[in-house]
Amino acid sequence: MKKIFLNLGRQPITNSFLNKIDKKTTKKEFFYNLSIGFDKKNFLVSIMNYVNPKKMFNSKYAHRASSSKTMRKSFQQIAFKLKKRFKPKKCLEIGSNDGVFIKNFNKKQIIAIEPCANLAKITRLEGFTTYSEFWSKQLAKKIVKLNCGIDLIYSANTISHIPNFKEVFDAVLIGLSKNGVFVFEDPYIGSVIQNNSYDQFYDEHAHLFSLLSISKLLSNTNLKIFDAEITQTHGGSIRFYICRKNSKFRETKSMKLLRFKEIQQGLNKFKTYKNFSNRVKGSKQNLLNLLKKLKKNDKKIISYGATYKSTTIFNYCNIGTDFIDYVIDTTPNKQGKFTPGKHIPITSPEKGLNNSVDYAFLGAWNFKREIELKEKNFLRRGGKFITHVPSVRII
Ligand code: DWN
Repeated sequence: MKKIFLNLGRQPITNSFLNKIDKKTTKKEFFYNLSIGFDKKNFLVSIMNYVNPKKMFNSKYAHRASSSKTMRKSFQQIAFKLKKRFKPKKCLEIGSNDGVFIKNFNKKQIIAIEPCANLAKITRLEGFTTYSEFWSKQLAKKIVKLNCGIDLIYSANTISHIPNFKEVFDAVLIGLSKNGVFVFEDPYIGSVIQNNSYDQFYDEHAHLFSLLSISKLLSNTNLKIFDAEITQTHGGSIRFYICRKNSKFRETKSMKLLRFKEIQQGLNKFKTYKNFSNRVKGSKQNLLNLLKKLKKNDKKIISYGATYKSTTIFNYCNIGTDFIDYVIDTTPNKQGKFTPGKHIPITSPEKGLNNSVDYAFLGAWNFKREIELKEKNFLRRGGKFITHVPSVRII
């Protein structure tokens, strides 16, 4: 039974960047109430009312996983690590986006699953076998018929987007070879609690995982976790290594340690999430107070990175063009559009990060290091970044 611990109010679809702002488009804009609950039975943290996937994952999906050097390098490293550790012959990625992970494999060796047609077209044109469908038992059966068992199934920032775990794990069981491994990674609830990064909650993130919750969810399946690790990507992610219960892999020491740390952090206790919720309310107030103070001193503030995460912040804190003049983003298909819900214009860094800017809110705070290295001139001439993680402050 899920118990609500946080209400982030009326929120739009984070992938719905608007081409123009007029009565017609804003009237059609879809909103829902974003509240988050904790299930004390399986320790799972989930959004309470999941939006129809077809409203979110469509042929205009805006996010490009290869949009940062950090992620391109991260996917190259994990591809190398998985090939070295498991020596898979046949691989498959669930949620291949623009191919940033699969491009590290031989085209004949890997199959891409990507429901967003505009993204599936990219990898298909590059010669990868790409199924533009949602991962399901039916699709797994179709693939196994053509390829026998899959030795490595990988997925990044996708499983947390799928409300129906049973379908995902049953399909993995159909797809995996005898000693095949399923490796998936998603934003880590332990890092969200630690960093107060409440912006990791939005329509696409149906759930945020812990080792404790995924262990509970797998307990009544024929799968088991044999390893788990925390990575720094996306502000803190958890990577699970899963295999068939009768497979050769044994639980690692680091996984046992992580389980102990999660209990220490109280990820199995409702009060941990209630305390987090109180910090989120404080974070909202502190951010608004800071922006009001800067605007009172006639400072120009923009936002850096038209992230899905920052849509949660701007709609929860009611931050629009009264505070943020515009957002800059390197993704061409976001430029010239407006952010969901608060309709802040988006432009390119070349146009937007000019000498008139005093402060830039880090919408893409998860790439802080990459951005600071890239924007040395902005910092040198006195420009400053604002962040809300782990606390609201001018960097
Ligand atoms: O789970 C998801 C994550 C992986 O990606 C998806 N559900 C949706 C999306 O969420 P996000 O938009 O919060 O992800 P990112 O990767 O934090 O988005 C970064 C944005 O910032 C991109 O639009 C690119 C942009 N960017 C930029 O303008 N300049 C990024 C960097 C590093 C830069 O220097």
